[in-house]
Amino acid sequence: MHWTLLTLWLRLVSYICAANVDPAALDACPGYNAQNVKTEGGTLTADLTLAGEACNVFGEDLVALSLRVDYETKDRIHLKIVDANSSRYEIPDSVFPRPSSQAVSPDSASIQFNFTTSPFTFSIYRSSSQEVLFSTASHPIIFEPQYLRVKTNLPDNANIYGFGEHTNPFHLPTDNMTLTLWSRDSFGIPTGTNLYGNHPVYFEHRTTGTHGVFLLNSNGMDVKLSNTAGTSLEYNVIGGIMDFYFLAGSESDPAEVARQYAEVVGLPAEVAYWTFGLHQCRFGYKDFVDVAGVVSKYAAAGIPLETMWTDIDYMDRRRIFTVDPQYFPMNRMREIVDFLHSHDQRFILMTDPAVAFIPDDPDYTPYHRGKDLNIYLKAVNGSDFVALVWPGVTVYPDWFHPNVTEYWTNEFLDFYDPETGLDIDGAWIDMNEPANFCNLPCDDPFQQAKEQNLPPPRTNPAPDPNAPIFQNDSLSQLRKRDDILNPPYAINNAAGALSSKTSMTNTVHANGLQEYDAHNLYGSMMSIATRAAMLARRPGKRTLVITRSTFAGIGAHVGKWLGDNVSLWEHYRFSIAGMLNFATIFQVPMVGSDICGFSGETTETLCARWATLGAFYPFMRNHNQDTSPSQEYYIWPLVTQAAKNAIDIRYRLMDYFYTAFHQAHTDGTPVLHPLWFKYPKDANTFPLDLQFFFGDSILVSPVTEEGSTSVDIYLPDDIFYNFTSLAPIEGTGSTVSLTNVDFTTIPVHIKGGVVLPLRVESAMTTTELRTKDFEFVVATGQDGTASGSLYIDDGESIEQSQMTTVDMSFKEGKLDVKGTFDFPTGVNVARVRFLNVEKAPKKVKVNGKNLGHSRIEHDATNKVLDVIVDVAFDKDLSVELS
Ligand code: MIG
Repeated sequence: MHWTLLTLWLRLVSYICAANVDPAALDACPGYNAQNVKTEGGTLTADLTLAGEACNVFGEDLVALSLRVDYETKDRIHLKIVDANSSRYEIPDSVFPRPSSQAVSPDSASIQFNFTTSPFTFSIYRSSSQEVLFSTASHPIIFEPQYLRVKTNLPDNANIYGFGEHTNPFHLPTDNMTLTLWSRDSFGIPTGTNLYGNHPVYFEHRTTGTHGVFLLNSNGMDVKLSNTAGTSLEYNVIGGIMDFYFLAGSESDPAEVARQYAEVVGLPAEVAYWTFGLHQCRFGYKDFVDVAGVVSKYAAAGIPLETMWTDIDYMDRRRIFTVDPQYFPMNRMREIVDFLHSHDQRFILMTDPAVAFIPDDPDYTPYHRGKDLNIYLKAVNGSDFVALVWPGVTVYPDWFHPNVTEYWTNEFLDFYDPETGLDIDGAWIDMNEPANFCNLPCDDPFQQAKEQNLPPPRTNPAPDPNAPIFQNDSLSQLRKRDDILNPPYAINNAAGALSSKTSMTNTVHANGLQEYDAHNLYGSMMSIATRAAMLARRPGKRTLVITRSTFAGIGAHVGKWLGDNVSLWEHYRFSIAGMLNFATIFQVPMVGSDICGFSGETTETLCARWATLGAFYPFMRNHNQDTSPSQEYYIWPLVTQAAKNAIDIRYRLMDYFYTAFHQAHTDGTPVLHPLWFKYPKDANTFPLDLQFFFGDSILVSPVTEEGSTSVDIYLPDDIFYNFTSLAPIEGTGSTVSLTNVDFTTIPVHIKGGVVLPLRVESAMTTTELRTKDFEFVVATGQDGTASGSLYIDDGESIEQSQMTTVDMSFKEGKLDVKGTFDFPTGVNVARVRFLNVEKAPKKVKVNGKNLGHSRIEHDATNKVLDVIVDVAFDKDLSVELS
């Protein structure tokens, strides 16, 4: 048979297999028997042997496995099942450093491992309540060369969150869901399909507690949730090993499981203060004049623009590390960067991974230097693997090559040299799934480059060169794979075959790993290399790298944007679930969606609403597609006003959010919280994903329907305060209708029980913002007390020598602000605002001294008591009401 026909035939057979395997057939597999079980302290080992006649569903069942279970911490059990006779692919430690084990005794652990020997099944249960959290009972483990199955029973309609990256409700439907993990360039982020990143982790919430399960595996997989014959969760994985971390979480505080997950994947990298400012981007800025014009227009509209971005348009024929000499000449681009920097503003550019394959052009040194260092990913025949991306035929850097960090860092140092190149403040990396435009079988990428017109020609005339601007990751492959291109179990990859629109799965990395195993790591590895390059440019300073493709643990290095959404109300709504997944579960807190929508045409009202919602994304960036009409905030008066209003709130809350981010970096507490994180016993909150907490205490409840100026929001049994009027509103565990929410506003509430640190007013840049005075808003909770914290440092150094760390607490009429004031803020505490105060007090003492009446103001309608203190913010402060 001709080989292509053979491949087609095999593929067809594999699809039929994957689609038609009856779950009953899998459950009829023999499973394994456990023998030679040994326990020593917190470690259990056993031999697993095939318990009957092999079922050979997608290959031959392995006959001998090894099990090892470790109680690593009091809250974490690590369970590993591997081939007893031969080594298989595992994610290299260099890409995913394993957490260290404290080897605790099972007696002291909050979760326990239990098992049966014949057949071998295991469960994880909570020590205190004996509640079963995970159980493979009646679902035999299947371990074949290219198919691994583990299936657990779940409570009926379990509350499951996680498993990305997908466009799905935050609270995952358990009915017939398949969640596929395989990095994919997924234009339009279609619902239910595998997208750019891979996070094989879920949290399960019950009113009795929240726990988490992480499968450390980078191979392609389908995770299936089903309500047939009881609710269940099933992993179907096409390689690697079974490597589970079970996290106890907590019976009362859902954030605890997030912190435990951070102990496994790493704490998120701290970002600079400025990165929380407004970012403006689009694909399709025509030339340097266009880019400069956007900066000017933002200034003219009075909208604070912190960072200007430029997409691939700047490149010469879309080759990385070049500028187009006519459209984006270096001298004029440097002028733009200088202008931005002299105005306390910033600049970010896109860098794609693929390097243009142009051996005949000696001038394109980035290709030749990579070739000399031999860092390109290899095809199965040992030559450099060629793909098709923006510049035409390309090669991919191999992030496992020992020289690749040197290569990438040097290219960054050279092209982004502050003296001679483009002095960027952050990096944007894309197409790192990696994306490939070449259609399979991709026999002739050169021909396809012509057919696809790559690189695309410019369509606008070149600008006058003097045009005025600014006026206005070693393992060798020990095992032969049967079918790396079309494995017998076909995951539900929305792109079709595994290699479709990406690097071939048979390409080989420098350390011998095949892309079949490491595919899902490509974006993460590029992220790590890019961060290293950026840190080399500005040693000691935090940087911002925003990536599209991710793997578990990447938050320790970079941030992430949610990719190519569409200007649809549906995507505006889904952005909240997407963001909560990354910020709350995956430990990638610097996340945002393209505000106003990437592709398609936004509308004035959608963009206005999105500008306000976007002000509560950790990463706030307006971004647009080349073929879509402009959507900078200044285009419409309504959007201008909406953006100003919401950014005003965000900027005043900047130090509050910066403090939350610092906390995340310190212990993994999420920067955003779904409602159930704060009200874990209130089952009404479990499905909610259109409202969320920005930090611990700011409840954001956007209008969610097109054309509407009203929204029904859920308020749990608690006290809330309208952020604007500061009037209290009693939550009763029911829905409240908000009406007349005009298009320039967004409902924001303060959750009672907090002392918020706010800047008294906003500013045009974050640099200027840091010169504004503070005020404290004392928003008491149901018990009449409130507390908060504030962390201030220089905003950009990785190591800080001077830090101001303050705790605020209010009880029995007295606010105490106490801490260390080592970082000189240079500003005052202008006033303190006490909320829910019925009557003005007779006396107010500041630092023990009575305050004159002229400095006290009471608003009986909104029940706000303002106390003008005006003292330097460099020592403890007390304000007492009597
Ligand atoms: O093939 O660089 O998701 O944000 O504007 C598309 C052009 C390539 C995809 C990114 C998008 C970016 C666009 N890129």
